[in-house]
Amino acid sequence: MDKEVLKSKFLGSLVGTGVGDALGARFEGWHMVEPRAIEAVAEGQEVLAYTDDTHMMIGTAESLVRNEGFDGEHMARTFMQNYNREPWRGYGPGPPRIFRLIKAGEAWDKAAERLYHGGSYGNGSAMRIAPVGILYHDDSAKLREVAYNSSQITHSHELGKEGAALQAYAIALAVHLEPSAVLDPKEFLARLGEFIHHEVYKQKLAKIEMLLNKTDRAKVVAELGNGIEAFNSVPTAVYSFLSHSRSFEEAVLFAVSLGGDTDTIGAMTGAISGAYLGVNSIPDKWRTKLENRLYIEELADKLYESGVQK
Ligand code: F2R
Ligand code: MG
Ligand code: MG
Repeated sequence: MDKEVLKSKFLGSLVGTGVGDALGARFEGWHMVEPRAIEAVAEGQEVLAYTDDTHMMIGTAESLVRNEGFDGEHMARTFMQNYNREPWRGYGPGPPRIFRLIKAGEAWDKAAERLYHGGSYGNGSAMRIAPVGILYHDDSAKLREVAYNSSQITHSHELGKEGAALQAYAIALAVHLEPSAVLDPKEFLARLGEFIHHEVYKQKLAKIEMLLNKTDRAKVVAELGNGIEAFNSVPTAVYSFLSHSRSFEEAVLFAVSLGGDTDTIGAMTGAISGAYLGVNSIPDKWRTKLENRLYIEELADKLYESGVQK
């Protein structure tokens, strides 16, 4: 693949996360939203401000860049430092509790096990995973290992880890595809099905295939979900992408329009779509207004450079 195309995909995935997150931020918890309303709200904002999804994606990228790969202790400390600076980003209930446990001396890979029953299966580790998906797009074993280990910091439940790995692998597959080539959704789903281990996700992938030719949003929500759990949001993002694969704008507007965890499903859809179509597919009216865009692009550039050197 042409180097400029590949670089544009790295940028597209990280900026796509931010744009999808910011577009969905105002509607988190809503039942459903008309795409026109999402556009109108974005138009009225001078800056498209992001939430915890992008804030943690930035932390993930910062740590991968700094260590030229995964270092669990460092990534946990980076999340904690970023949270302490900007705790108002709308974090889920789990991560701040985990940060306090680590600060009190708990190990980075043990603290999350103290929460919920067997750890969290929230979508908090999948929403931030784009840097892992792009950096390890060529090595699915390493991608799985880093997705699981980075998830372990805050989301140690197997469904949380598997959700993060599924989202990372969807991004990696999207990076591999030529943006000008027609995408075969069934082939894409088959590849995800070969990669994923857990039955809960396998069943959701089968439902995505069944829904591909339907446009009924209520049916999509009923079958795939739009909630805060990884298994009720990662498959929904994959569906939003696959059902609108030629347009970043349409994919993300559709994802947010489903209601529920709008910022997160928007962020994850934006990350996959941006990784397929590249950064120029993100409409200027949104891209140029994204908060902290230059820094996010700088991190994507650095991940690209470190990936090329591997
Ligand atoms: N926090 C929010 N949104 C709330 C409103 C924010 C508001 N707009 C504001 O500005 O203040 N959004 C963010 O949180 C989600 C990611 O959450 P994360 O990091 O996964 O949190 P957590 O606590 O780990 O899990 C979330 C919930 O899932 C349920 N759950 C998880 N594991 C469970 C288990 N093993 N058993 C039972 N329940 C489990 C719990 O209800 C958790 O609270 C994103 O949407 C992000 O945008
Ligand atoms: Mg959020
Ligand atoms: Mg959310």
